[in-house]
Amino acid sequence: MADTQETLVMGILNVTPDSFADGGRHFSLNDAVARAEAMVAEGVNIIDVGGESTRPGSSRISADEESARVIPVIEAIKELGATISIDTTRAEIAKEAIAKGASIVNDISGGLQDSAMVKVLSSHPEVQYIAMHWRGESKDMQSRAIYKDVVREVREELEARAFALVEAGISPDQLILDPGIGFAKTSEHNWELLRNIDRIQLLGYPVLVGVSRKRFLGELLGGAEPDQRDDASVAITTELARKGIWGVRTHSVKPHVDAIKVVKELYR
Ligand code: PMM
Repeated sequence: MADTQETLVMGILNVTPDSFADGGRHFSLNDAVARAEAMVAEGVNIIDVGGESTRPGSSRISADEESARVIPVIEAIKELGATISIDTTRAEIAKEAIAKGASIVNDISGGLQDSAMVKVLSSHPEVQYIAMHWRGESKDMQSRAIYKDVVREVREELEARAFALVEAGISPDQLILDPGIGFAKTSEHNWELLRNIDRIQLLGYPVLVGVSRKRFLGELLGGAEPDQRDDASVAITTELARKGIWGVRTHSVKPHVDAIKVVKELYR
């Protein structure tokens, strides 16, 4: 493996009524807590709480609405023992979530959506920051899926973003990069990035990857529905773990935890 640290499993807790992959099943507070407890029992390392849907074509919700969805969940799950990540592009939500116990900010826009995000992270050097490759809002992002060499361009854009974030005051130690599978990318772009993930790892930052239940897997599997795409997601986790990826963002937890254990034993 490229890294001695074991790959981390980040379990997805989408607190949205319209999340494509879980049909909004985790929208009520009680349900969200029950799902978080189940993920902890299955060995999750990080729980990623998100209140705003990013599915292709989706529109934004207000900051008040986002706060009302995610903050009560963070408060309710912070005693469970998992690291809490807040999936948001808004600085004010990140700040509120950190105050309630989040220790990772997962920003799909890598700081491009809200220029105040950098200040929140630079004043919380103990908080990690996931900066994802992003080319604009979900409502029309697929029109930006145009690349000559997707791996080179994503790597260069991530490198430029990391440079800008560090220039603006975020410590390199806080940064985790993510190629943004499915965000302004076609299926072939996603596969090309996964085949060449080591070229993203060469940037020198920990790398997180999220493929769980995404559309390109449905295409590969002849139209499989989101909840029928988990085995394919686990297959990718196995390969990414072998390559020493820092973390995988996923809906199902236990199969990924088990796959990572297998890889650890095979390559120890
Ligand atoms: N994908 C989604 C949402 N947030 N965050 C990171 N860092 N990486 C991703 O790939 C990512 C993300 C969309 O998937 P979902 O709607 O199933 O959560």
